Amino acid sequence: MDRTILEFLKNHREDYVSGEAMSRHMGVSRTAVWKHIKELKKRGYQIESSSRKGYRLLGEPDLFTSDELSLGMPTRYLGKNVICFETIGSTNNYIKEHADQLPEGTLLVSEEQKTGRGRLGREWTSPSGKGIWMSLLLKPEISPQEAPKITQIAAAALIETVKGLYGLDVKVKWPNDIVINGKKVCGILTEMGAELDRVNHIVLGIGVNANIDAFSGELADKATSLKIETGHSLDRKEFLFYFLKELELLLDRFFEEGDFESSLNICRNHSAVIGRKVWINPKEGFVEVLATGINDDGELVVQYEDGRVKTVLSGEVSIRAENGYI
Ligand code: BT5
Repeated sequence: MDRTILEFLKNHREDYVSGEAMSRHMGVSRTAVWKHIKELKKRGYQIESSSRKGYRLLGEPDLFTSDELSLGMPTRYLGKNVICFETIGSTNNYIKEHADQLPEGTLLVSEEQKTGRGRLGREWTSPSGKGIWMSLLLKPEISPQEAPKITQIAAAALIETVKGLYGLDVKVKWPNDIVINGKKVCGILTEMGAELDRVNHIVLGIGVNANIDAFSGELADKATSLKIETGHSLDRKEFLFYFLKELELLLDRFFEEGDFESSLNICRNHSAVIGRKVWINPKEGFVEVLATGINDDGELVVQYEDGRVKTVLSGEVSIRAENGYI
């Protein structure tokens, strides 16, 4: 019922809606409508009530709830099944554990993660209410070798979102760091369940530092947030919707038309590493190389000092540039 009232108010944002109209639309008494309005207000919705004109929705809480997210979801399948938690260990772990029972496109968002994960067992800091900590479940018909492409596609969608909404100069530090002014603002963790020649599912985990005010400790000089970069708080829901729409578009191109190039070109055009000296750490320890490009499979191409050229797979390396983090 709260959801129906919310939907009604959202659809009539410009105007007051009378208690009478709502009670007729919903087939309940005006007192019942009033009670639900009170409940919504308690949950943080700003609703103006005027005894003459009725009710008007003025503002919504900055909370991820399944009502809020499912009502405005602008996509065809991504996020159509949405799960929201206030707190969780890791959103990727939850989706992995339930992958068989959940439909393709399921989105899990948590206000906070207690044990958010990066790659190679690293930690991902996920304070409550300040970020977008999410995982998406994909069940594509691709081979396991192609799974790293999903990271590049997600990176491209994140770039388009940050540029499209805030006009910021955003780059991707191959393969999975989205950076602004040399600091990391989003991270991507793609994990899969697969057999030798077939992917069963892919869990696409994404962390976006949205409204974090400041970072301390080891993150102080290598992390940033969209709030820090734009100078104002942002609407997390707006970000999420824009991103999911971009991502769905790029995934459709890849899965349906075999077009990976569109995403790749976005990553190439916004690369923080192409043309720069970077350190990679294959088995022999850190070596300095020149990043010369990203090939059509999404692998980084590097050139050693002696002229040898090699492609690098995402699992093998971490990259450090000449001046610190990037
Ligand atoms: C990543 O790993 O960048 C992948 C991060 C993915 C996080 C999402 S949140 C939702 C989903 N559920 C999860 O459990 N994870 C995913 P990596 O490239 O390994 O970078 C990790 C490193 O980034 C850490 O070692 C820190 O140095 C740094 N870091 C940790 N938290 C950060 C933050 N909030 N912002 C920027 N940098 C951070």
